[in-house]
Amino acid sequence: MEQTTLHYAKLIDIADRRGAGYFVLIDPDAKQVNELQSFTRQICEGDADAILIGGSLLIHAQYDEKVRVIKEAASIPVILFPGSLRQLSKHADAVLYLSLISGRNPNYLISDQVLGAPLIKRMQIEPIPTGYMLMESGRTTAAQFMSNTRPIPIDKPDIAMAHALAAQYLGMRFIYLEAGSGAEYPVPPEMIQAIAEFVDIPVIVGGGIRSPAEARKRVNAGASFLVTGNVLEKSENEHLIREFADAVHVG
Ligand code: 1GP
Repeated sequence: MEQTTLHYAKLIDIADRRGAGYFVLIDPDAKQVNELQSFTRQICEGDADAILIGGSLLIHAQYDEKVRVIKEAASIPVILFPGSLRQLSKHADAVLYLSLISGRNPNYLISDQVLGAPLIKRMQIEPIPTGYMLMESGRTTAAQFMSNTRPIPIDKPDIAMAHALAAQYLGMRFIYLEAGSGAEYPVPPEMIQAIAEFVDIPVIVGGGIRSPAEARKRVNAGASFLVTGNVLEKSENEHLIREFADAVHVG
């Protein structure tokens, strides 16, 4: 039986039609169950293209319930972005099947993938193979600390390009350039451009993006998908999701 690629195809179509796609990341630890229905509706009404769910830690319980509530309220794809094996849920549409290719920690390169594969099959959620690359971004980020890996130096585009190409040759569908949640500096446009021009697979960019203008610059540099998380949790501006979506949808 062939593995379904329905949501992957949907995302590619979005990037083609809209110039780029806008993903809102929900950290399950940052929201209570009773806040999720209205937040999810706000994201959908703000014209985001998909919801990512994930975080480096999972301190509070009710993960599965939170994914269920988000999925029920969402009119756009709900995609897991798991920081660990505990962040899998049958309620989601798909999962970014990440391999932390910038690091040399076998747990995040292949061990967790082996443990997760049968669970994903049983849950019938679509895996989207993604080369996950931590990029240097100032202070140590939660993802760097928790994965016990070093990020790619930001002044070494050649190293980043070679990693991204390796991901493509290994058959991965996306590259995720990750500055880290709440990063001091987001991935610079020059780095995105170097990678996006070098590989044929779409590039997702996230971490430390705080304004629609910063998002737009990264789309113009070649990002196919933009992710924001933190900034929406902190902002009082109820139009911010829409402003990000408009900045990202350059098509
Ligand atoms: C983190 O790329 C995401 O994995 C989003 O980061 O929370 O800094 O927007 P922010």
